[in-house]
Amino acid sequence: MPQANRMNRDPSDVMNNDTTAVNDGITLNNGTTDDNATHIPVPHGLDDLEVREWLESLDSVLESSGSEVATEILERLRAHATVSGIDLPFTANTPYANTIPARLEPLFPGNQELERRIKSLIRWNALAMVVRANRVEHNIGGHISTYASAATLYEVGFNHFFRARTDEFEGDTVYFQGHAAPGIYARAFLEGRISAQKLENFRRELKPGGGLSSYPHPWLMPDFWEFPTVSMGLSPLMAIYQARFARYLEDRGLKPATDAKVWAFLGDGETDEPESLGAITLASRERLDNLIFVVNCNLQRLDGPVRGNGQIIQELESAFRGAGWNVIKVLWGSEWDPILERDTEGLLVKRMGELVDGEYQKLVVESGAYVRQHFFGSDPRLLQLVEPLPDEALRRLRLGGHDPRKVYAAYKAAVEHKGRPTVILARTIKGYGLGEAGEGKNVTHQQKKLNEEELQEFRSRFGIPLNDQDCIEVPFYRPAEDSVEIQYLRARREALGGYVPQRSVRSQPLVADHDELFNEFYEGSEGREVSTTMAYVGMLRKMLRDPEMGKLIVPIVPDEARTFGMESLFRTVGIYSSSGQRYQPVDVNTLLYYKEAKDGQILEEGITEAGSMASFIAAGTAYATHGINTIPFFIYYSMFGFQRIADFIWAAADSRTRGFLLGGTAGRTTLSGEGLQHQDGNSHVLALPVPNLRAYDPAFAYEIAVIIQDGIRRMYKDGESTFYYITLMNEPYAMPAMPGEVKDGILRGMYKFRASENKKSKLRAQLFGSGSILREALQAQDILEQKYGVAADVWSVTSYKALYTDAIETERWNRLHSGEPPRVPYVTQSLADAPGALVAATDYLKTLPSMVSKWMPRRLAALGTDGFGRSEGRQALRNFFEVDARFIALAALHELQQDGKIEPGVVTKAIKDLGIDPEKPNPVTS
Ligand SMILES: Cc1ncc(C[n+]2csc(CCOP(=O)(O)OP(=O)(O)O)c2C)c(N)n1
Ligand SMILES: [Mg+2]
Repeated sequence: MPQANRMNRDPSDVMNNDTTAVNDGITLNNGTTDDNATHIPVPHGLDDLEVREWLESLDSVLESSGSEVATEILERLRAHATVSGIDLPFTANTPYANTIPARLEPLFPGNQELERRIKSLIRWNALAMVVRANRVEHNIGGHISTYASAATLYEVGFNHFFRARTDEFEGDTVYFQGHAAPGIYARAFLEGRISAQKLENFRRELKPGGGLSSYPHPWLMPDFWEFPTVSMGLSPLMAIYQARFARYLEDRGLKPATDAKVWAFLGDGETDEPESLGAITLASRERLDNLIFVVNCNLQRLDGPVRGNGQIIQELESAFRGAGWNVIKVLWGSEWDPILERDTEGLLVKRMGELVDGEYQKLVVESGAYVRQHFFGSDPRLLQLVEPLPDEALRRLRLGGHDPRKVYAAYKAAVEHKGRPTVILARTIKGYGLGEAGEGKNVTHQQKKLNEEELQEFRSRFGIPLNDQDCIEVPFYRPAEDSVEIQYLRARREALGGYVPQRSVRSQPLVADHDELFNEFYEGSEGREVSTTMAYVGMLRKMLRDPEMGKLIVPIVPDEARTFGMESLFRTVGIYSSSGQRYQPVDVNTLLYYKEAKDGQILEEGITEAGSMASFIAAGTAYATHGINTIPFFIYYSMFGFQRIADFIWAAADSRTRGFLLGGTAGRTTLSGEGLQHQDGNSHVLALPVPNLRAYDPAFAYEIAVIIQDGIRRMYKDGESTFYYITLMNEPYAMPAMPGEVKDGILRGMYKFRASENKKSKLRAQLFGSGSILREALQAQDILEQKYGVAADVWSVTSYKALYTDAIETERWNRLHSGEPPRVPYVTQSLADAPGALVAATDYLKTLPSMVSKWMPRRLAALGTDGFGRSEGRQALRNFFEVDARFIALAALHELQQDGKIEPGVVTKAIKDLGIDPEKPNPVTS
């Protein structure tokens, strides 16, 4: 121990300086760089000897009593310092060093040399794939440098950790960094799973025989990729909820508990996306030790350094540690170990913490002499440490993320860690091995072409058995089937259960038709006023009780269950909580108390539509991931769906997610009072681009029943890769009984709901309504008939998207089969005998009905809610947006006038009689 009198003499000096060293003196807790921190003057009176004594005494405690005792002493010292009035700066950082010291590294279990050769071949083929593709098709793109930096991170995983999905074991789940796809393909090529032809057609998927998608896309390669990852930031968040969903399935008894892991590989630049770190506290709160993040810290993103003036690794460490994660830094390769061992004073670690990332990047591209002068040259004692090493050796001091032994140690520690998720921060070089062609350079992300010399250099660097001439052709190279490399690679995968990634549907389809569940809703509410939301909740309640599918239902809600009248489900099926309910709920004495339970069924996600969507994706793809047909019903405030998390919905579509999205409180004028932010007139338009999404805007309970029943059949019996968006409203009204055989029309997008009884009138109109606006059309029908003698039929348009999809498909078929009798779009067929004016009113943008008007027999007047919402009641809103019964009637009269069927004076009078202000503000622009 240091002498007591020294400590008494000036403890604050010692502690301050010591803490600064541990903090590495550069990254503050908020991740910013303090310029002064790098130059903290040595406090007066502190000499090196004193520091050395403290360090030595810690070493001796470590040696004699182990790290737990050493930690305890440091904790007490810190507490003592605090009560002694020393203001210790907060930091969640550890020094800029490997978390696992060399002496605690496990033995590397593989054949390192063989693994290196395999990895080199994969590097070559990944590069060849991109270079060849761009030779054939200029600017087809692709990325070399991301995989070049991540190769070791993946290969250690493939050879030692990633377990495949088998009949006996569910397997690990891996999210691959999107831009590293060439490396994953190149490995599959060596494994014999992807042909050279396919490799040749990387990024040219439309070539005969098919190609390979640019990035991971299950939609395009459904037997290979499981998860889309290339929209940055989505995969870390999806991985967290994936890991949590695995626990949910276990806690509910839907699958056995296993030690399967979820691995997510991400870029350091990617962590700037708010979604990347947005849910990390959920992972620690839920103690997801089945989750491992690997951040490829090559310190670069697309344009340049991630944190040129700071340290991204320290910043991430502090964020993850602060959030309660187990953080493992893999910064330095084995070559550094003997140097670090010689550094008894901690000068080297201190120096390592001093450089900003921009400086580190420069060291990568510079010579050994430069490294000596600019890195070690800051202190003669550091220079002394590396004196025996020639310049070339200094250049070859590898980073941790390129050293399989270090990476293996980190992965092993991660899979064995209990109680917390782990993040591995691995330092690498972007474009590793590309040399002059881009290693560590700012342009490396975009590098797709190498000249002859660069190719030869890369070939030599990684020992690819190709001569100078062959090499410049950049051929794919696969050693013979019986070569040691292929044998080894196959054996490793066999030991880990098979190949990864691999996607297959492994669930059993549902068997029953479930008519009995839905029949009740065909009857109507017998005059009782209910909203479509209430009707839906009633359906959900019944489905939850169904013997076959009840347990498979996953209700998901982001803190809106009460809004949607779902609170009765709290009690009946419980809210999922991995720790059960450790408190007595405040409302325990009420019937509908807030019941949390370990086997609770509802995923009450709190206020995170993104997180809820990630749960939706996990549950909706469990048929492939886990072989379990879970059926997610995710209900949310409709404005916060497509508008807010459309990219997750796109990822769900790509992932072949099945399930039901329910946009609650939908419709710009149907949601009263909430105003501009909440009133949704957009979502049905934003749902249009998602190809495999069926979007419905139903008005009545029986329509919802028909749609959900059909959805369950399609997705869970017939295995269709489709999913649903259904808008629900909170406007109460009597639900009518289903008027005859209209199921087919409901599903295809429209059906006649109420025909006019007036068969004699020459003035005719067809009114199209959807959702609660359908009731306005029904009122308009009465106005037209009673006041103006116009006989109008009313149609419920349940899905403009379905009408549109059918029409463009039919039109296309006709164009391609011009010699054959033309087919007729469903909307045209439906309106074959529908005379008179055509008027559509929707609670969404006018473009929705307008987009199908060209397949209607005549001109269409479209009313909709373009513009910003207002805080008001429904009636005033429908007047403001001009979608109420009066405006529908007016539109019909105006159409008839245009057709010369009625006099203009009738319309002018109607405007007055209906109380419409012709000079009212335009809702679109006001
Ligand atoms: C949401 C989103 N924004 C932008 C991009 C375009 N993009 C692709 S790669 C890249 C840089 C990636 O940097 P990093 O995450 O550090 O990965 P690295 O390639 O360095 O491993 C960018 C900006 C994207 N794919 N997704
Ligand atoms: Mg990067």
